[in-house]
Formats: sequence, C-alpha cells, structure tokens
Amino acid sequence: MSLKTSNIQALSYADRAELPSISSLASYLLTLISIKRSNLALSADVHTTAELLELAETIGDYICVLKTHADIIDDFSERTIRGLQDVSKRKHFLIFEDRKFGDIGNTLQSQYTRGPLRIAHWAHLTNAHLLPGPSIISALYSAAQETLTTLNQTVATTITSGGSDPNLLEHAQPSIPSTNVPLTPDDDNEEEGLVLRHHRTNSFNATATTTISQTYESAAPPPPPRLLKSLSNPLSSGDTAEDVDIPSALAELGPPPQARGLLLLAQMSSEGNLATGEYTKACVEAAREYKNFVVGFICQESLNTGKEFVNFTPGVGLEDEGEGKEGKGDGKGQVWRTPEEVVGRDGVDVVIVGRGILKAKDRVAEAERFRRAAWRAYEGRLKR
Ligand code: 5BU
Repeated sequence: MSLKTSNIQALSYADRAELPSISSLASYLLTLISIKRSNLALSADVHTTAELLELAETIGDYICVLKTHADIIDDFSERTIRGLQDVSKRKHFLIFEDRKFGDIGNTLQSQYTRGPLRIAHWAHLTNAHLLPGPSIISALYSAAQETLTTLNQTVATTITSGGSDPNLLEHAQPSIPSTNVPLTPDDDNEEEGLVLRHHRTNSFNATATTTISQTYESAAPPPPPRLLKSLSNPLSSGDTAEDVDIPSALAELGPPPQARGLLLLAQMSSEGNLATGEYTKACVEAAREYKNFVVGFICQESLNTGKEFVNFTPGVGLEDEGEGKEGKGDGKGQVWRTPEEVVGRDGVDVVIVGRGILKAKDRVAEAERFRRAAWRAYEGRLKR
C-alpha cells in the first residue's frame, strides 16, 4: 500500500487549515504559510545566540518555521529563549526544536521540560522517533500540557496589613515562604516584578493571599474564517509575497499561539537510513491516534493520508548554483533534493533548508530564492 495520496495535491494550505479534524496548531501553521506565501523553514544551525537572533530577525519575514538545535548553541540561556520568542511573535513564525526525542516516557518528559534547554517552555514544535513505541507521544503530550498549564498561570497576591507602618512593611523580610509558582520565560517582566515586590512587602503582621488563575487556552484559536476564504485560492494572486497585504492579514491572524505540537520522524534524508517501509507506516498509524498533538511528519514524501498532517522535509538544496551547496550531498550522509522534487513531485508541504541559506554570501537573498522556489513548486502541484 502506498502511503501517498493523490487528492492532497489539489487542496490548498488554506483549505486544509479548515479541515474539522486538524489540530489547532497545524491549522495556525497552514494559515501562516498561506499568508506569508512561504513553505520554507530555516534550519538555523549556528553556534551563538547573537547569530541565531540575527538570523531570526533578518530571515524571519521569509519563513513559516525557524528550526533550532538548541544543544549546539554555545551560550544558550534565558536570553536566547526570550529573544527567539520576541522575534517569533513580531515576524510570525513557529519555533521548532529539532530534538529527535527517543527515550522512554519517564526520561523524555524530563528532557522535554527540564535542564538548561527546557524545550517545552519555548518551542512550539519538537520531534520524536517512534522507536520506543507510541507511549513516546502520550508522554510528550502530557508533559506539554503540564508545561502549558504552568506557563498560563497568573499569580496575583493580595496583601492586607493590620495597620502596620508602611515603612516597616517596605523594609521587612518576608516571613512567609514565597509562592511555589515558577516564573517562566513566558511570564512577562512586569508580572515577574509585581510578584517579587509583593513578596518583599510581606511582614510578620501582614497576610498575603496568592491566587493562581488560568489566563489563556493552550490550544491555538481558530483562524478567522473570512481570512481563510480570502486565502483559499493561492493561484488568484501572483507568486510574490508582495502581492498580498501581509501585515494586515498577519495582524488579523495574531501572533503564534502558546500551543505545542509534535512531528514524528517517519523518514529521514540521510543515505541508508532505516526509517522506511513498515516503520514509516507505523508512524502514520500512531499519528492518527493523537491528532490533537501530532502536527505532522518529518518525511521525504507526502504521508498526508488524512490531509490534516503537515509534512516537513529536510535535505533540500537548489540545483543550479554552487553557492552554499556542495553538490547533491555533503559527504557525511546528507542527501539534498530540490524544492521541485520534494514539493512539486513528492507532495510535501514545508522544505527545511540549512546550509543552502547559511553558506550563501547574501543569506536574505538566498532565503527569498528558496521561498520562491518552494512556493512555485506548490503552485505547480495545485495546477496539475
Ligand atoms: P542542511 O544544512 O540543509 O543539510 O540541514 C538540514 C537540517 O535538518 C539539519 O539541522 C539536520 O539536523 C536536519 N535533518 C536532516 O537533515 N535530515 C533528517 O532526516 C532530519 C533532520 Br530528521
């Protein structure tokens, strides 16, 4: 049985964003792709926070997703996280940490949420091998839900003092323990300051009440129907991003939501890899069981049996020039194919490009060249 479907080729990204069974994050992503006319993900494989943030800033307008390998950034810290989140909101792209989880549930929950990387706190998307079995999906899902609950908590502290001198309150040491609610990278600075100030003013004769409440939904809000309607025929406007009023459409869509999603590693780009055949089929089956969390696949051809999964393909380069590329492979196992091959012919949705852009003399111009090539391949597929 072939895993490919033929009718997927006829549906636009915007049409798929409206499918009833699609996850809210996949719907947001497909709408974002339609507005920006970009099915390009940048693989930001750099080694410093400064270079990562500069890339995000300069290439952000041309991409739908920025992919990271947080563990290769020498100075990864809170600053990296806050900086990435800030650019992702302003430039409208999702952040995808290419972590390739593959351990047992108990361990990977800690790997996803703890340590210096704390991936679940900032990455909209991450990915996992199915090698340990489907429990890898449920374990990541429950860790994601717990993290989102923590991130969405608002802490309000009310202090009632029994007529004490405010100066005394101002300088007194806290006599009750601080609340146990972790302050996370997604808490804004003002909120953090408020909580700390309140704790400083607690004195032995003051009573503090801490209220914790949920502020946001963990799921992404559905894209506005009117917006989707205006995007549903991408062939009606030209192939350049300048032809659509991107800023107002993006403003209508809103910034990336505080939602989390998973990509299953169903196929790989490297020569001789073992993610094939029955293994790939098992990934597709498992994804169907967790449609609310699995956004799609890392794959080399469309595995979109229900049209609601987004297919991401790494190992992509442009054919016609040498700049930023070393032929069809890198001599270390990587195999590059063109956007026309992977999107036009093999029906995938998003191309992931690293060195093709990073090694170019003009990275911005090269990103735009990749964006156009991948978008044209998609339009060509729709026309067929
Ligand atoms: P490149 O420079 O465009 O070859 O980078 C490709 C990126 O995608 C790099 O970060 C890899 O780790 C990642 N990748 C891949 O190349 N092939 C795969 O099958 C998977 C990930 Br999964």
